[in-house]
Amino acid sequence: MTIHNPEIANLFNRYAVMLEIKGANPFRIRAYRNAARTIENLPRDVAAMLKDGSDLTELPGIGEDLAHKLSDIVETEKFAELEKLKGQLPAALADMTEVPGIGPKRIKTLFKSLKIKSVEELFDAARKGRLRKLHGFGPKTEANILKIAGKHAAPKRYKLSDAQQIADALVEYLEGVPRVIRVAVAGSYRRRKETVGDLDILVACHADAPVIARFVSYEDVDEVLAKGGTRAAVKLKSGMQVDLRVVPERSYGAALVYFTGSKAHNIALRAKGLKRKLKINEYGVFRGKTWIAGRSEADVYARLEMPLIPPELRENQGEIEAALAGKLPKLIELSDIKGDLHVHTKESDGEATLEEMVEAARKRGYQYIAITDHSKHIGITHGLDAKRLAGQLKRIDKLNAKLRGFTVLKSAEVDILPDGSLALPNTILGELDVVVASVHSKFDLPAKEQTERMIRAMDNPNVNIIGHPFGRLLGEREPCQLDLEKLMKAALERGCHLEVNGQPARLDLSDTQCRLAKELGLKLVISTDAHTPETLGYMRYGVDQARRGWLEAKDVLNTRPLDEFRKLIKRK
Ligand code: DGT
Ligand code: CA
Ligand code: CA
Ligand code: ZN
Repeated sequence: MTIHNPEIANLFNRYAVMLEIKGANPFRIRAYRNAARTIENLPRDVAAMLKDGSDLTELPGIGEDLAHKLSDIVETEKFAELEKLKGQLPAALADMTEVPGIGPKRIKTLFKSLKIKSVEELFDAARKGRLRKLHGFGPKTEANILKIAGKHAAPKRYKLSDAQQIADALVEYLEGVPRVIRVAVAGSYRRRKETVGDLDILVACHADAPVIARFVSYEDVDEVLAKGGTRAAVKLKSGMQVDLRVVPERSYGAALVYFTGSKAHNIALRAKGLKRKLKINEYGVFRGKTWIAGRSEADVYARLEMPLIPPELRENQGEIEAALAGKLPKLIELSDIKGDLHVHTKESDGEATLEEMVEAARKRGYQYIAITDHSKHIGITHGLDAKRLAGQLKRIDKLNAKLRGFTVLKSAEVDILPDGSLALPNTILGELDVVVASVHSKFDLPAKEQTERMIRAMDNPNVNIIGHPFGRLLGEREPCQLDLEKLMKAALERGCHLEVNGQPARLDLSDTQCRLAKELGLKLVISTDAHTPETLGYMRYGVDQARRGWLEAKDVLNTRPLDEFRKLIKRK
């Protein structure tokens, strides 16, 4: 083991914080900060430099004394001075610098007046309202810290696309274990929720299959949390937790129902079972003590006189009643999609050319694609003005003349300005087949204004689709405030439509918002907002959310062949 530069820099930085809290000489403090920065930016490890006899004093900010200390640190992997200080001050004090807005001065105040010596204690004091009275803090700082504390308390959830990658690799690995019959990922992942807390994997296998042993020795496992005869739990290096259950073949279907959830769906199912004097658990369906079903999910539902309910609907939001009444929707499928209506190219902030994006869309079996480069607007690099867009339209005409059985639709993602007007003139918008209008600024308007802003955009007769209506970015940006029902009704009146954006961080509209559209009779489009050929594949995540929103192919405009689509997208 050798100590690397980032760790050494970290030791110096921590030491500087501790010195500052102690009230040491500012020159000394600055010397350590400078040295830390020098080390962080070195192209080679200090350890390697010492080994080949380099003179460290030639580095900026490193004198005899620090050079000496560096060679001690490399030798002992400890910084003796810092260790000494830890005897006088709590070591966790320096961790508080990682909280935004908290620097050494404030740490000193927190420690001296409230005896706060760790991040946890800091959050706790904020929750109890003890910070606002502190000199140099105030209610605003306290509120900021509370906000950060809130994020820390919430357990991490993963975007479905991240979970997908982890799950795909793990499933392939487990399917390679001898005598394994079937592997499934259940839980929220299988219900295709937009975020996943942990993965729940189910394996059916012959009795002697070494599943548990292989699972815990998977190369990405960081920590084995639990290990037994038929179950195990691990934490992967990514931080993701994975629960594994091994079941005999005859329980596979029952276990799949159980571990797919949701919990609310399971509870409601069990209640329906009890009415028929049936007991349902992860091992099967039982009449008294007799096992009567459980091999497949369909068998389990059949015992309750229901067809199999698609996992995406299993949230106890009316799906059980619908199943009993024979009124389950025939959910939209990825293969229903005939074209993508939100695609960027190099002309604005995409990474591929028009031709490359078209080729990729053709390979997916689509009939059409709308090229929706950004309009010119602050905050958007390389947005198109009317002149450049006109140039693109000519290129599209030429390309279309060469294409057989595929059409490039002329389009743009035009910015909705704060007052609801659009960032491109009507002269050019009138030339387009489809206009997607989106908000990319002023996400924080009050609901009434934000809703009116988007409705005003739809007052422009050239607009067809509102792109990513809420502007949310999972884990990064909250959705904007909108009166969605009002917006949807306004769209209906004008013959406009809303988008389900398939970017894994957007999924905007969300599942429940899709369902509201269906109830109101508003047709949606599902698009990827792709900036590369590969990310045209995000269509599946858009379709997943649409399925969770009970949508059928007929509820989505881009399931229609081109001619029909053209008719339907036309404004009233
Ligand atoms: P997540 O991981 O937070 O995204 O959500 P889930 O739904 O994957 O929840 P998880 O991992 O805690 O449990 C997986 C499934 O196991 C859950 O969807 C239903 C089932 N399950 C877990 N705990 C219970 C329970 O106490 N009762 C019942 N009936 N089912 C449970
Ligand atoms: Ca889970
Ligand atoms: Ca779990
Ligand atoms: Zn956009």
